[in-house]
Amino acid sequence: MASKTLLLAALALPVAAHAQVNVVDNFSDHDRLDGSPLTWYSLNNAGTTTTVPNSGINDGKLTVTSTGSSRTTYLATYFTPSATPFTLTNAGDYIVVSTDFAISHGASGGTLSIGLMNSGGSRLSADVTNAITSPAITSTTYYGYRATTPLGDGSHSIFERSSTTTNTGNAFFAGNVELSSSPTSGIPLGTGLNTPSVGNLSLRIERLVDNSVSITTFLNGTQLAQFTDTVNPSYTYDTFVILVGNAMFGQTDRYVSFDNVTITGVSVIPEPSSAAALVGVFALGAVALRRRRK
Ligand SMILES: [Ca+2]
Ligand SMILES: [Ca+2]
Repeated sequence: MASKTLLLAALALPVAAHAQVNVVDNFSDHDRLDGSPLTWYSLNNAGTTTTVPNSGINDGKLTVTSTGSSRTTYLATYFTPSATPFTLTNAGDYIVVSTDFAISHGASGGTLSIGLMNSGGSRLSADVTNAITSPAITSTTYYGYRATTPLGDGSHSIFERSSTTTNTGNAFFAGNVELSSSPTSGIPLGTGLNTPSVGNLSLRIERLVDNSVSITTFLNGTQLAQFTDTVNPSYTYDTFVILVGNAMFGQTDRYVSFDNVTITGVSVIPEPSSAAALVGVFALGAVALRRRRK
């Protein structure tokens, strides 16, 4: 009984959780390119415009507007210095991103995706138009995961882009591989097609004890999809990417906007004193166990 009590006491010892990345961008300065607190680059295939309006319904929000149907726009930001990306070093380390969104009118086939990637030091330094044909992102960089959520009552999927996937194409999510198809269905993104939708999307990646990573996405706090990647998992991140997907815009003069972006990277490292205490307690427990077995 004594050893059990000691073991429980050891498990309750404080563990230092150290946030290495902690960024919130609410676009209140109406500027996406000033580096305060983040710079947001736009990649599109023409027909969309990315701004932070200072009036109207999207006042102070990162906003993509469309002049036609079937437009695609990526929004990308780098949240650590290029030389020091955030790495999931130990089991329990995690990174989570979230964004509020508002969609004026979705169209059939429209999707919204959020992803975490490692630029590998190859970063954009300006907006890119016609990203589908420009060599904006090389095939050998930008590894990570994305979660894709369709408008309406579709399936939610997690994709991977890694050194072992094909990586054809030159946009952030081009050539990536689907890890998980419709693990959760029946949870519509917002209220469905052709009606305004608002909510919060988030993506969480955690390193597990067996060195796999767990990727989970949530809508308004409800889990949409989860996948555990055991093969060549990605641990390092410096890039947050949002994709306003094909056919999001059914007609002209529509918008998708984002606000209150949060990026949090946490390393869980036992305090040296706690680690020493744990070793001592487990040693005591082992002694007690051996005695009991005699
Ligand atoms: Ca700003
Ligand atoms: Ca993998």
